[in-house]
Amino acid sequence: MGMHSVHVSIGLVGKPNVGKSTLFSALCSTAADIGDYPFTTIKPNVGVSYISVECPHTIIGEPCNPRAGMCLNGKRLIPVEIIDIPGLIRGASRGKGMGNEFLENIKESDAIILIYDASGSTDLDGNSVGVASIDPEEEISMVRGELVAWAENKIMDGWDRFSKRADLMGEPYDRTLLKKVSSAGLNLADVRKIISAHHLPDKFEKFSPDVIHRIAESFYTVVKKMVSVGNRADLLEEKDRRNLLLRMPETRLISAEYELAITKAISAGFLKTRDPPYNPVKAVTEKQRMAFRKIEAFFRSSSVTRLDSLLTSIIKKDMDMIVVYPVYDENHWTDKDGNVLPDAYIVKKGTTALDLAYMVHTDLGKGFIRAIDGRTKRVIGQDHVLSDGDVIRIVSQT
Ligand SMILES: Nc1nc2c(ncn2[C@@H]2O[C@H](COP(=O)(O)OP(=O)(O)O)[C@@H](O)[C@H]2O)c(=O)[nH]1
Ligand SMILES: [Mg+2]
Repeated sequence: MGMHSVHVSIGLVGKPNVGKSTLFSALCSTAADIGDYPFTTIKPNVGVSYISVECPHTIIGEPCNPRAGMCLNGKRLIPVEIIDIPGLIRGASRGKGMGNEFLENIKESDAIILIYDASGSTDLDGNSVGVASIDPEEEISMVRGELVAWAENKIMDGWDRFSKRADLMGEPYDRTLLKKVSSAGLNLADVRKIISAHHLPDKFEKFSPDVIHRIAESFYTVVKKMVSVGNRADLLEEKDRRNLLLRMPETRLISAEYELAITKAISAGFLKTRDPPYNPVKAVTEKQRMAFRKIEAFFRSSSVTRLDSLLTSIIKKDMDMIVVYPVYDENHWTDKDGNVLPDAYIVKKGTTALDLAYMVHTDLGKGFIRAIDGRTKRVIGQDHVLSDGDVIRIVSQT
């Protein structure tokens, strides 16, 4: 029954004043830059951004008709939900500030961008201090600590009663554990990942606080990928950015403020594209010219990541996801109404033809007969693992 959600949601977390809302605006206004698309917010703190991939429509030479997102010059822009999760402060997991309320947003996120101040110029409560006053690694561990503590509290809440009863009932281990963690937004597949990542005791009564702590930590490793992104990198010298990347090779450095400045310059008609060079097409003051030059130098630096590639690489590399295109007609790559490549699904690597059928529609999954690879026209079975960019026809009884 019903459509499965194919949305990928990414939550932005970090201490106050680190630039979450600025990043949220910059991410969710990309579509406004490139065409006549409105800034899309679903709720005040939930918006839409896009990842950009090569669209297979260029292979068949017919323009595509995306049902969601858009396609520009052969680049398919696929929507991704962005959640601005406000107000994480020290002690948040113990109910300080907005308390647990905001952390509930994390349930909705498939991955988390832990945004920290790369310049070290705001303390852990968000007050301005001199550049390099705060160690980014300390900041990251504070934020991560709050998130883990929140998950830990969720599991610990009523654990004694739960564990006694669970051991008596003797129901399947994974489903029993799911009952305890579903309030934190986890599903059965997530629970199975946690179980296989740890050597958990055979009885729930034997779970020590340390075991529960390790389960809580794995919320942010095996369940929801958490990646660190350093904002305010514009306040650092190039050599300091390079040093930071040497210390934390996995991190990315950005400037939400500069990204938003480019967005504004485009809407005001000063610039045509997000990519440098930034040669204003309208008269500017000397001050503005200097600002464009500074932003251009920053974005040309190889230590800096732009927002379009940031999201795409988080989804493809960190979250290990691929894009597949279900179609009704494997020759013309259309749906029943003749729309070319109407849907682009972002799915986990390892997704099979049958999994995809269920994602499109439960009936398609239940009635699955076979699938056809739209590129090779070969018949593929239900267990066939899909590849990035696959165009797939599902043949079903219904
Ligand atoms: N220099 C610099 N300032 C930034 C950047 N991003 C945000 N800011 C500033 O930091 C302050 C807090 O930003 P905001 O997005 O409201 O932070 P939030 O509390 O995490 O949502 C604002 O004054 C922003 O203009 C950045 O990339 N570079
Ligand atoms: Mg904010």
